[in-house]
Amino acid sequence: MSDASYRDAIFSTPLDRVARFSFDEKVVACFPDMIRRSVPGYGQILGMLGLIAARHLRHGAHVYDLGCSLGAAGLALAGTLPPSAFRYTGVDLSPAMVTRAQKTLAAECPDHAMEVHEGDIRTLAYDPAGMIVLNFTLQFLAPEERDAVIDQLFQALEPGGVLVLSEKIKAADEQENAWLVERYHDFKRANGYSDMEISQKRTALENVLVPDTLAGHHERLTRAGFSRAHTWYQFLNFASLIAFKDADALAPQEA
Ligand code: GEK
Repeated sequence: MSDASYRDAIFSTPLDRVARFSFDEKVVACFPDMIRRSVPGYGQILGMLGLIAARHLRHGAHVYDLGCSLGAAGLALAGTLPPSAFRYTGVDLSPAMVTRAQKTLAAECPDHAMEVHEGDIRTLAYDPAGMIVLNFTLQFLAPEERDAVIDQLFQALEPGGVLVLSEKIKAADEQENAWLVERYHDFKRANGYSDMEISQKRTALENVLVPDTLAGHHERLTRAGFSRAHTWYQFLNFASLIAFKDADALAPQEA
């Protein structure tokens, strides 16, 4: 049995002071289980990435997966597209994630061009790309840092390129938000998390994961220059957007 199948029990015992959440060795070991049981729609979103790429990616283009964790988006793309269709670069801040992603991708898709690097998406020198995947990563940056990253991604995208942005969101209306959060906790309970695990994880993520509203995301994408963005997926307080860079926008090197 591979260690990818470890069950997430990080918050299953009472901790006197719950530490801030971090992507360390402990989280990496149970990450596939944790994200599947904690993010509504995670598998469906991954499943759609290949179909979105098949429609929107220029053949042979470069794809970034930012905050790639264990490279799940890369695996999803390689599962749908042939090796000649794209070149993949995964980037993650966590060395433990990067090491595991490199091993997994080398073993699972040896014929595809897949690279994973340790890096900070706030300071990366971006190469041009036809598609950029930000799957539940922007939410971990401080709110005031998010505009600059989305601006950079717009610049890095080739004309005709797409950004897929998946995020935990909050509803602007307080009552609606409370309802979504309560049902989200029901979802986690139904997936085997105890009340204590739910409440301790919530404390650990306070000030680490600060969600924006859907309107906030759309406004940021418009400010960065994207001509169009659609919310193509929502399940409770989790959503995925696709943003399009006009085919006649200036190429990255001319911008
Ligand atoms: C998936 N996309 O499985 N630069 C690079 N990586 C970062 C940064 C940063 N500044 N901040 C956080 N990360 C994945 C899931 S998980 C989402 C993404 C979750 C990384 C962090 O190390 C972690 O691996 C990832 O972003 C967020 O489709 O755990 O809810």
